[in-house]
Amino acid sequence: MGLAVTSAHAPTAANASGGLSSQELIKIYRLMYLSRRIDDREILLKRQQKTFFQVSGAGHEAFQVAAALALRPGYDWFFPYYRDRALCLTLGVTPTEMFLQAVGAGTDPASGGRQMPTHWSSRPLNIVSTSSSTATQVLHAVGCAEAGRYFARHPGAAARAEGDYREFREVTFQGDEVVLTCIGEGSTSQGEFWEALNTASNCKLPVIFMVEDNGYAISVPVEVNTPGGNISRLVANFPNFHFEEVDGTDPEASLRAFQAAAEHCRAGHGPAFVHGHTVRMYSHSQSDDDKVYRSAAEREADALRDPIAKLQMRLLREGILTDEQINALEGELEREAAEAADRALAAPLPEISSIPRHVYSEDLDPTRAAFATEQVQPNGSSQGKNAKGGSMRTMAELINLCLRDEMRRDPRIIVYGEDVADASREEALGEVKGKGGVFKLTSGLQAAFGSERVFNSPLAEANIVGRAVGYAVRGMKPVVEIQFFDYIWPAFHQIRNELALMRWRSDGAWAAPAVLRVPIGGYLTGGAIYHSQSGESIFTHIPGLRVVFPSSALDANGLLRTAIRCDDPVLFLEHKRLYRESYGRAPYPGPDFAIPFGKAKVVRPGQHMTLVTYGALVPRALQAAQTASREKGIEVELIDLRTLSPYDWDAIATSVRKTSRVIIAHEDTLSWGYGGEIAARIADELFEDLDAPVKRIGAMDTFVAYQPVLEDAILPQPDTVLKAITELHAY
Ligand SMILES: Cc1ncc(C[n+]2csc(CCOP(=O)(O)OP(=O)(O)O)c2C)c(N)n1
Ligand SMILES: [Mg+2]
Repeated sequence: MGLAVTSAHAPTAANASGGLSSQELIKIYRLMYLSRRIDDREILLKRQQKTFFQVSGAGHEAFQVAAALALRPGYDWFFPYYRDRALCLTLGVTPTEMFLQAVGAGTDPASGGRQMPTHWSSRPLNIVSTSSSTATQVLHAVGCAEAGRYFARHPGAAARAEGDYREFREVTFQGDEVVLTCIGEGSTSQGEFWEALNTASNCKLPVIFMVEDNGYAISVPVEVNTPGGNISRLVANFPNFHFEEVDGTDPEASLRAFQAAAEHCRAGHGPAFVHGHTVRMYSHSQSDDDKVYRSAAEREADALRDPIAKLQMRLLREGILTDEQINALEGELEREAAEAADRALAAPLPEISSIPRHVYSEDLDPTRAAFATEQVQPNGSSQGKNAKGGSMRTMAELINLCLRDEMRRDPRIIVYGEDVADASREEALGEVKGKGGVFKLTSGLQAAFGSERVFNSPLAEANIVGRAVGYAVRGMKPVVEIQFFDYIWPAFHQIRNELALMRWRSDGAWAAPAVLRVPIGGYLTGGAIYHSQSGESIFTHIPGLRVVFPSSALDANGLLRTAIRCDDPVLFLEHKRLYRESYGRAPYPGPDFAIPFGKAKVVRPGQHMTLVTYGALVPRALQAAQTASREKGIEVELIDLRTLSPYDWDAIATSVRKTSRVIIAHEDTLSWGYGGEIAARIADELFEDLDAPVKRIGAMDTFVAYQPVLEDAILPQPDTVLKAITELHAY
């Protein structure tokens, strides 16, 4: 009957009178109706217990189809949320693919059976994997837009390179691409939404913020989330934006809004904000019943705004389709949805053996020998010149030098964070020394590499990490700084639920191998509660994240290089107290010096007991071990783990088999600390080799107090370690 417009994307244009042609209206109706039928079929499957979760896009179809028709899949970029079925259908996700995710099939292309339905991901369409977390995606969209702009300005940076992550991070960019990100009105309460508007506005980024306002966040009505009840009014003063507020149940008005928004973005004028008033036809999800919190009158009023019923009436009223044609079309789409569901139900389930796949990169193993360029280096605290005449450098200097070397080698590296630039106002650069970080670790980088590669972020940690996710999925290498570990917590959500999970949840389609450099730890004399925190075990507990914690200048240099070159996200912990310590200084080892992850260092050999530690406890434990040897004849084998995830179990086991006694020491609080895991594994796997109980040393189970007398008592000292050594020896 000549109505066979497929669900595949095709550009849509207004006709001469400014309205949509009949064919275009039919195309839109098809997409909206098919989306609704897929939702309804999924609801049926959920009731039959053939699927396990359902959240529908019913009532949002017109707004979503319009957004997708205004943009270009595989050219523009998309960061949707869980309600965006009609959007993704229009972009080209097939009904079968949707049902494959709903049943959790092994062949689910979005996640391999790992994510709930409607958690979109498609590499060919540039739909980046989304989580269930409300509002995290808007910051990814910002980073993605920044990356697109960067590659357009520096096309050479997109070149593939062998031997590091670039071998596996394919780059595409267009120059005038637009990034669409979608969010419900309730989720605009999240700080990350405002953090994203901040950077998009400031940097004039081509991001369309699409707010799908159905008036409810589960049971919470809009006025509770949005003061005054209208998000458009609140954001109206952000500079550089193009604003649209439309009836999101009207596909034509919505399409015009998105086309104007896209034009503004493509022309480089800045971001756009498209706010659509939609309706939620069903409850929030199949786990919710809106009758318990919405009046019947309100629900009935919403039902009258059903965009599908409205468009159907228009098609009839304007004589575009007859009753019979509509019935035939709807029957055809109903069958399409049913057949897609049947195909998915017949698909194979995921293999149990697939579970660990893509927790980390399958391509580039940072423990591999290629990263072992480490040579034997003088160890200890000597200052001055080394044998070859190179001057001894601090950890701070060797980290800075590593950043310089790597930035010179790899144009995809960018550095940003709070205060990391030399001076944001470039005109001052000629006359001032520059800030370069509160600890000066990034000193001179902006001057050397320019403000496009080294810049200050807003004072917002989720902004820093969320943007890094967006940059990294595009193939850039953000090496960002969180100013103090004590303030990493606003970014924790992004680290755990996004950065570390991107690869696993998308079954390897996407990854976010960014590096987070984070000054950590105490022993500062006056650092107090909020400038002395440890807490590494909270991060080693996150699958998908590498955690590194060097104790010497040379290790910091070699491990940072591996962190930057590897293809996994890395939390790189730098102990503030060790930055300028005389312990562990070393000469500059050259631009290719690297240390593989998961290789501990035996700092001091010994036969009486093993002492496993890392970070600032290394020099303290060494001091205790030297005293024990000198005064009591106890020879302690001191092992510096250097990387905490992965960690060098073989080094621990080899040593414990030799000494039969072991202490695990760390600066972090004792209870539920990193040492607990190592102790448990030793007890489990090396029980037969032990002659004494496994001992642990850690801080008191409090925070670090300001008064130095208290700080000294709270944190483990060389004396604490010496006492434990003596007791264990006597056991
Ligand atoms: C960070 C976070 N907090 C809470 C939730 C639970 N949750 C899921 S959806 C939702 C409501 C979202 O409402 P809105 O943003 O208006 O989107 P809608 O579902 O109405 O389209 C909540 C509270 C979540 N997924 N993520
Ligand atoms: Mg809502």
